[in-house]
Amino acid sequence: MNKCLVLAAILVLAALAGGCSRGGQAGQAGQITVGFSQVGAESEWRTANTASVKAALAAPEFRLKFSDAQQKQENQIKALRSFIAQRVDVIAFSPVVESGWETVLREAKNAHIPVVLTDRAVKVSDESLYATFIGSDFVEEGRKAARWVLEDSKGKPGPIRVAELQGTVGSAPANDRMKGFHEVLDADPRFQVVRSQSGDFTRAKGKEVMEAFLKAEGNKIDVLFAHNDDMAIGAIQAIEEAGLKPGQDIRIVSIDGVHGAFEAMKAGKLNATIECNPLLGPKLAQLIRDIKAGQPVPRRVVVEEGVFTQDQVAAELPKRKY
Ligand code: GYE
Repeated sequence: MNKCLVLAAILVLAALAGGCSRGGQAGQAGQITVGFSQVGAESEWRTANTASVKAALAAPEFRLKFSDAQQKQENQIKALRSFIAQRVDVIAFSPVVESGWETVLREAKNAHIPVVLTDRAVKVSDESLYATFIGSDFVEEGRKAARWVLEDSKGKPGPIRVAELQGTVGSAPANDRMKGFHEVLDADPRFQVVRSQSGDFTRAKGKEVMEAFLKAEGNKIDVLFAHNDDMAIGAIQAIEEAGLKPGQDIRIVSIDGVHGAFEAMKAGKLNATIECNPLLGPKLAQLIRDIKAGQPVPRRVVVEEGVFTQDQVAAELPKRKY
């Protein structure tokens, strides 16, 4: 009889120490365990986004399991599966591409782990596979870039030759920015998009692809639209090496509004940047809190953003937070 009691007491203690609740393994009581799968470290935007997420999902309130996918979907799927196996409370991730998530998201749903999409969207037939999506309106960013080009080209005769550096193939920001840009620009017959190719959102690729564009077009490019600032900064180098003046011979607009873009505008080499705010951490933390507390959350949280040109640099640069 005594032996039975001792055994029962040991079992109860073991369960308490091991944490029988979800996400409890080695976590403090009440702490929310979050598995976050990041795209990679491809751009200045991404670096700022990672810092913001890590700062907002900090101990003691949160226990963050952070995983860097190095721009590969297979790595993200592996990370999500590992979060599910560890029974985290909430999964948050920034999907590198839009398609191919149905199976793993269903696995999360079957395990009753809510998923928050941050920054980039997915294409799934069943919207109940994620709880909410927080991020920018990339189509609108593309439209803003085109509106800037139209404004900048007022009174100029056609043909105006445009080159486009696309983001990562199949990613939501590349698909949507392209869509919004063409929706507005293609309505004006003066513009000819002579080259459009991916530079994978990196400086190195942006430079490499711009070099190829310039060679193929015999340097005859009037406008460059880059889906992010990093690719524009890489392209600026290529343009200079080709003996041309970026910002003058080729008018340039890109997206993000990172520090590097403001520096390039200050130097007169970039003409405009469309803001895309990477500081999603605090809003993401609030959504996760609400989900954990069983509160309803909006399906979509959109981030408000502006447009900046060279004449605003002096006033804006000291205020930039990323
Ligand atoms: O614009 C780019 C980054 O998904 C909004 O990804 C993000 C994009 C951002 O690599 O710089």
